Amino acid sequence: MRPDITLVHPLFICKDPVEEKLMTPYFPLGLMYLAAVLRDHGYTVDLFDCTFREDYREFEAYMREVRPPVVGITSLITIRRHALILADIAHRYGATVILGGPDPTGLPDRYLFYRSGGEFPVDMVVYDEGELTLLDVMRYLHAPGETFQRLEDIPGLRLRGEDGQVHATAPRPLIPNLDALPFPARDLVDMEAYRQAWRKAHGYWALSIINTRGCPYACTWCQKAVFGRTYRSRSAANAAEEMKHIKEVYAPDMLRVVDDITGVNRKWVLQWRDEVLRRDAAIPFECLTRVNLATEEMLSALRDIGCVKIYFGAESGSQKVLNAMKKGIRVEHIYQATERCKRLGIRTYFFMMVGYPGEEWEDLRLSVKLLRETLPDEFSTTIAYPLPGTEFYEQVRDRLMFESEWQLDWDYTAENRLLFRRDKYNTRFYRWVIRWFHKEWEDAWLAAGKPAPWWERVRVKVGLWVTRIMVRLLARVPAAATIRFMPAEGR
Ligand code: B12
Ligand code: SF4
Repeated sequence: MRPDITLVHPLFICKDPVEEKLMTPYFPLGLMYLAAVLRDHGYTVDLFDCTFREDYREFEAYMREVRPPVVGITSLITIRRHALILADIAHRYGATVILGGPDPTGLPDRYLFYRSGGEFPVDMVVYDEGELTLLDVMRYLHAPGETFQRLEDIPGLRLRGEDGQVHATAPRPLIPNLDALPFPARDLVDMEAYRQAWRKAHGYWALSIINTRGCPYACTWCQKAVFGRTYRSRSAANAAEEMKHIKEVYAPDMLRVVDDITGVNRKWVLQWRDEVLRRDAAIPFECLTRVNLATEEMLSALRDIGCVKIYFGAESGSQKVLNAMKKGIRVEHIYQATERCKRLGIRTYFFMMVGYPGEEWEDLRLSVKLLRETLPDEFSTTIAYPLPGTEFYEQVRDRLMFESEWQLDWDYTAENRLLFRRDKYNTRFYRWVIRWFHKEWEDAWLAAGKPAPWWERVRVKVGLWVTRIMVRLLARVPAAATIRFMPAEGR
């Protein structure tokens, strides 16, 4: 049957070496929320998920056969290229093409003014939170003039003006009561494919859930295009009810709570714990929080309902760098939070960052000190990347180095490279810094008594000395000499 709308997830794992290696696919909750709301209002929704597909041609075959009148595509900075190619295909088969998500919200012009074969494939961008705006667009497309006379009357849109400018319609207020939303339409997703991919790669499988929207903090590099600097939560009962539903219907081995920050409201966490326990809904889960919020009481509550791992944005061991990032935490908080998690048996994962403006050699050494002394169970390190719309982006705007204007140089996920010119240090240096961090951390674990055979100890020691020498050598190479970037035209 021809659906009223097809929603598209344009992430092809096979086209993204990082995703392929990680193999931790999560279907985007945003599209599932949109589908659930549309279905509640009587629209038929189909889903085209590229996650396990190989090529755009499969979408072309789908469009040829199914011919949905409306196609809604989600997008991130990393998948913009795919989103635009799919938009072009949908447009060629006569669909009204709607884009939404963090990247179209952040940079609507990249979508609205993308041209292919002399045409503009994208008809409109849904800005910010999408549920109610998309519903209004569907109402308009089905019965123009009934609820809205013109697209321009629908709040929350970005349209292509004939003057070559992006035209914004009235702002749409955020949904005040998140409990009013239905649970995400997970039934539309081919869960078996996800289950198999996870199990094959990791021996278990995981699903995602979101309890709150937004974050009140203001880290300079964080893009808050969709929910802004606001914070809304569902009721603890509603969140626990969804957990129970997931446990009964999908029974995943693990849940990932994808809230920006769990525990902005600590009282809420305690209520959530009570509601989950009352329903016997606990599932092992992981979540993200901030070190300054991680009190003993909150961590215990999380552990009581299955929290096995917490991700912390530790970022740096240097207070100077944390302050420059407006991170709003102290280095001592990182020590305290890790220590508490260890006591409670919760694994810790740090997000570290290098290359932030103002960071010097001494600050990198402080990050090494932090990793060696706190010993998180896992960590990853990113070279600071300026996302459009952030304070950090504005700070380095005149020093950006793009090879291709078309996707701000992101060829695939988490491609760790320096995107702006610094007085000192280049991408190669930072890539070695990341290896150095790892070796220091491995060495510190061994020094703390982690059991390992002698050859493993030798491997770590050799690696440690090699990386120490390399970073010292590369720290002396002039910034522009190692990696060549072509600045994009007009920048
Ligand atoms: C969970 C998460 C992940 C998870 C899972 C992603 C997934 N598939 O679910 C993982 C860990 C894999 C991940 C990875 C990455 N992520 Co991430 N992630 C998130 C996070 C925390 C939550 C996403 C979510 O579920 N939101 C909840 C839903 C309800 O909101 P939503 O998706 O925005 O959808 C709403 C609207 O945007 C809109 N909408 C969305 N799509 C569409 C489509 C249409 C047609 C319409 C009308 C509306 C619409 O309506 C929805 C409902 O209101 C967000 C931050 C955030 N708070 O959103 C970052 C975020 C999306 N991630 C981000 C980034 C940068 C990444 C990585 C690049 C990180 C990295 N360095 O590797 C990778 C990229 C992955 C990839 N290959 O593309 C950025 C994106 C920035 C950008 N401009 O693109 C965000 C915004 C974080 C940030 N503040 O910087 N991520
Ligand atoms: S990085 Fe985390 S804590 Fe900082 S503003 Fe973004 S979501 Fe909030």
